[in-house]
Amino acid sequence: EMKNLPQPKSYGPLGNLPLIDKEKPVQSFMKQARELGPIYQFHFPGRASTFVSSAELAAEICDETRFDKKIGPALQKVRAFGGDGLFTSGTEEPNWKKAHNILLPSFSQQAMKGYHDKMIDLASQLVQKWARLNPNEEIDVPDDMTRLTLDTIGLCGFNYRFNSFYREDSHPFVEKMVRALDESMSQTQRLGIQDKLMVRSKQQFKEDIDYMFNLVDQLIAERKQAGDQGEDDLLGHMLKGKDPETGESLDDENIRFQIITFLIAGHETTSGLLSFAIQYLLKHPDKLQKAQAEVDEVLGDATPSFKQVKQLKYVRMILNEALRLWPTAPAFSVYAKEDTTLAGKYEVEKGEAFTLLIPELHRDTSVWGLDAEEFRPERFEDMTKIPHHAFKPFGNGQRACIGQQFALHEAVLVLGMVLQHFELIDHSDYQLDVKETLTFKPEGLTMKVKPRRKVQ
Ligand code: MNH
Repeated sequence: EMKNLPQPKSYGPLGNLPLIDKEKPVQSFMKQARELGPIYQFHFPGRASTFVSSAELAAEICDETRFDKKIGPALQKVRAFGGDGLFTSGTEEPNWKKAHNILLPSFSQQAMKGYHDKMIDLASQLVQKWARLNPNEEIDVPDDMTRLTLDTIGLCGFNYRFNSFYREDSHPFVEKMVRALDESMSQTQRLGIQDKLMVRSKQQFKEDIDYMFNLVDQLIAERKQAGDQGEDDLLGHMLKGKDPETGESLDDENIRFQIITFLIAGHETTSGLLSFAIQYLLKHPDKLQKAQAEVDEVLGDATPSFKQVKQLKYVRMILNEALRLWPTAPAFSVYAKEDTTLAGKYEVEKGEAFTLLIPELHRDTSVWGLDAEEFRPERFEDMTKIPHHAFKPFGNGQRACIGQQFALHEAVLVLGMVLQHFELIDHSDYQLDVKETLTFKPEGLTMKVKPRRKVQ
């Protein structure tokens, strides 16, 4: 473990643990970074983590010749249901490369054209719901965005309709998934002895995972039964696809892990992104107006086509700026493949791990300027001016988010349609409170809307 790094105040055998707000661990680490600088060490009972936060150090650990993705303690816990799916497998595990090769074409720009109409289907359900509200009714923004994004990945991925907009409460899958994620995060923070005492939580964890496995195994079985006229969706690609390198296809257990991974990774993060973007627009009427003007010019009254979504440049800039300030997947970890040196001054031994605090990187004033804390989408006018390793909301290199194009196409389309149809009203003077699960969300964000045009 590295020596002579800054460290926060220590509390005997608990190490630095008492400094963490259990509800907001990442925000606690961000706070420490502001006090301790761009690299520091944090001691849990029995282990330590090294956090990095500057553009200079991010560029170092993003060098894939020297560093690779680390499956740290938190991701280890998520493996109970993500298994060796893309997100929770090590790069050296055979199923990572195999699934990566088989699934890449399903996330290409070309593939997005195939998902577009399904995305429109669900965005229209959201617009219909909001258009039918009475003027005084409040919208729970993260809640409706989660309905939308879960249904979108369900339909585009597996031709399955969660039908979240036809339910009072969210689909049972959501509750179980959120509780399982929550439990895996809590397990990482408990002391060994504490954790052993949590019998009830562990039983619940098992039940929740069984529920998820059952739902997904049923999806796979039904598709296989339906025969070869399978849909041209992610599941179809996984069942039919062969790794061009080895000629092998994915086995059923791995397909189950991939589906669960896509359901989790594919909706929590995108719904958080849409919620933060709306939060910022509520607080920045001038940017909201500018976005509405773009949407009116590009879309008018029309349902967005694939090409029009690409033309919503300012809407996309707003989403990038929301991802800069509150990247909804806020951290990732890497380990050193060999002994090396960081920034010419920190000796690093093979195996040493680093966690990048993305929100802090995104606030590094040396690249983002003194107004780094401000919401200003105009910084993304020209993407070529953004230094290469200063903006990492989707992770790095070959282990970066495979769903990036999917998330952005969906988010631009949805935010575009929301702005096309509604005035957004900050009825409660909302004050940002960032909730953490595995991801970030603006807790308790509500708004009211007023229709801007007739909904067909
Ligand atoms: Mn996504 C990896 C952020 C949407 C599926 N995603 C990552 C990583 C980040 C990330 C960061 C890298 C994590 C790490 O290095 O440990 N993802 C996002 C954000 C959004 C998002 C901010 C939305 C906004 N992700 C999506 C969507 C899908 C998806 C949508 C699927 C439909 N993400 C993945 C998968 C991986 C991943 C799968 C793992 C890829 C790999 O390692 O091969």
